[in-house]
Amino acid sequence: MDALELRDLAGAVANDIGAFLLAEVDNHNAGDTKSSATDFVTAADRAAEAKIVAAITQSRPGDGFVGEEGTDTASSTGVTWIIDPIDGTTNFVFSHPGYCVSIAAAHNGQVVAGAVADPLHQQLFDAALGHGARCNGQPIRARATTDVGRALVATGFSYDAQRRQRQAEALRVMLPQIADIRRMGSAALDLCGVAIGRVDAYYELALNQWDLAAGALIASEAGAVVVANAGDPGSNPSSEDPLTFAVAPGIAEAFQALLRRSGLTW
Ligand code: 2AM
Ligand code: CA
Repeated sequence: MDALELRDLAGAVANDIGAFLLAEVDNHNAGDTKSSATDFVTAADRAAEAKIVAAITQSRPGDGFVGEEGTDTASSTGVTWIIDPIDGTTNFVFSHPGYCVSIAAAHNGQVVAGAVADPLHQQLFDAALGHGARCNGQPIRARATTDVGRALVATGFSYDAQRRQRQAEALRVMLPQIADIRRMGSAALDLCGVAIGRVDAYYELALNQWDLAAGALIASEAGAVVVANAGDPGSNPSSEDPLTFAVAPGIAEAFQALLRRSGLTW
């Protein structure tokens, strides 16, 4: 298993599928009715996932897959790919910036490589465990801030109304304590945003493993402090909603204290 090879394969496939999404979104009229918009995104999601699986299988037969669109195949090599063909689905439907392809590779259960392609901005984020994080091939680092009071913090809101209520209450505590909030709509890109210093921190409840697998590795390889609970709810004893966050190292303790005061973590 060579993590750099897995990273480069993830990146090449993510870039290809990103180009496919960009062509699809340009063909789509954002003024469509809701049901046709849903059909459009479902068709694009499924087609993208199938293309990702086919491309990776051609290079590495026997690897396993877990995908948002339902792909779930066992691995005979120890490597399993965790894929989100479109993260930031709502943005994609509205032709709003902030959608991407996220592809990660896990070896015996540990994520060792990942890539996130943002085709609209022509940015490819990638990382391999122990080899750092990059954007378009250049090394990236989380911000060197030490003042949580001046932090720009990204978050996201669930599709579930009850959870959104809890998220709004947490925000009421958080908002006066930081510089500002950003809600971009793609967990994968938010994690890459921490990695490249576009925001100081990001947190969200109840993500799925394909939303965060690649982005969490990219953020941690960029020096951020990352807690990626999704897919492992049992590790958070006090909450049914697992919390994910990534934060610049100089404000990690203060930010965790703020999450605690906001009722989001143990
Ligand atoms: P998606 O765009 O693939 O649906 C938005 O806050 C971010 O959280 C997106 O990355 C979105 O993924 C993800 N997300 C939020 N709620 C989700 C849910 N209930 N199921 C799946 N993904 C969710
Ligand atoms: Ca997603």
